[in-house]
Amino acid sequence: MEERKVALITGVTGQDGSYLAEFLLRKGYEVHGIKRRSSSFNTGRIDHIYQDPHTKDLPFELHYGDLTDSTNLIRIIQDIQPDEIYNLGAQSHVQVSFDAPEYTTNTDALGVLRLLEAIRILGLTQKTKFYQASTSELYGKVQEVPQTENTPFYPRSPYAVAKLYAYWITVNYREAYDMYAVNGILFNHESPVRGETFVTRKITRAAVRIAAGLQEKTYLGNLEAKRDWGHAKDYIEGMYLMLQQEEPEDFVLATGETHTVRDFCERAFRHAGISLEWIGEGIDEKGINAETGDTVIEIDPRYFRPTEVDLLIGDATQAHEKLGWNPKFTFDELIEDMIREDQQEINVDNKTNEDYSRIAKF
Ligand code: NDP
Ligand code: GDR
Repeated sequence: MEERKVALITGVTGQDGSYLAEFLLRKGYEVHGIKRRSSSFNTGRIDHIYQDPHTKDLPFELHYGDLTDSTNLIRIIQDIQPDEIYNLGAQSHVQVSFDAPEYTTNTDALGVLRLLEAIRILGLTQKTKFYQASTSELYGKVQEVPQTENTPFYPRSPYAVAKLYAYWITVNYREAYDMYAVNGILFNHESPVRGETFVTRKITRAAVRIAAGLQEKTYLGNLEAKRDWGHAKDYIEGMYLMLQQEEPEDFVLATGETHTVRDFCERAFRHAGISLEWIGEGIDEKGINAETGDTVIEIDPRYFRPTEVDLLIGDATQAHEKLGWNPKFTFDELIEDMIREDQQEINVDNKTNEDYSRIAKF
């Protein structure tokens, strides 16, 4: 019988980590995840696959750890001797990175170095394949559209600058130590388990809550930013494929379509049963419920970023041709999926009915 492959996922409690853990378990992997110590529960996205450690049915295990702690990373990797490491852990919020730049750099840049060094120190360079969660934020200020693996980078936030270091240190370890280490340059991908402070989930949650009479309005920042939004379920499959090739190579994953935040709002509210009209201009602009005349979207300048990324649109031709990767969800199917789950959430669990969008800073 073939031996189970062993995978280690950092960021397993996040959006992508939780989908990837499910996916690899379905593929027959033994999956290990690193979770941070937290004063409140942070395993909501993986509780359905996490088993009581005393009844070991699923080959899924969690280890306490942190990307800022080398000793801990070395020990975990030494214990489990992974065939594949997916480094998805990060302080992943662009706007938060302006408030916490040093922590973001420590986790998102040095954290990657710590993992790569752990692999090297433990003599695993020829055994352990390494996936780095790189990002379309690397492109930042528009140099070229659509963006490919060869488009120059111009990062526009502490987050993106940290990810630039992470990108290059991954390339450097591949070249210096002949490691199988790759960057997936992923454009925005969303899902029903997307963090509530990213713009898509903030909008879908607000749309269903406003439609249900649980919330009056929501506050947003820049409506003109354009993003290439896909579904996380499609993207985690691409991560896996990147580690199954003959030779290590970096790939862009994107849908090739771009939409404004405004367009996302219109479609999300429509799926939730509200037609939007816009009145006013600039920060006085408002999104109005066309039927009732109620203001459901207001602009709040606190959500504007010191430096913004205006336009992202990716060209994933390399991934189509070499990995056979193609996204299955359309833009509207993504929004429908998010709206449907948010509707269920308000029906099922009234505890989630606090108005986060008003109290959360981002
Ligand atoms: P999430 O924010 O949902 O998840 C981030 C994960 O990282 C969480 O599990 C979080 O733990 C963990 N984490 C944060 N800080 C640390 C730390 N210091 N040590 C260990 N773990 C830590 O992000 P996504 O799932 O959306 O993204 C996954 C990765 O892909 C990230 O690296 C992100 O930067 C990158 N990326 C994401 C894209 C997207 O559109 N989603 C696009 C391109 C790249 P906790 O749950 O405790 O907070
Ligand atoms: P992004 O995602 O910065 O692209 O990073 P986010 O959803 O935070 O912002 C997308 C765009 O929407 C604009 N925006 C708002 N954003 C937030 N969060 N809240 C608002 O109220 C709001 N109003 C308008 C933003 O200005 C921005 O232009 C995501 C993260 O997952 C990163 O980790 C990942 O690397 C990139 O996607 C690719």
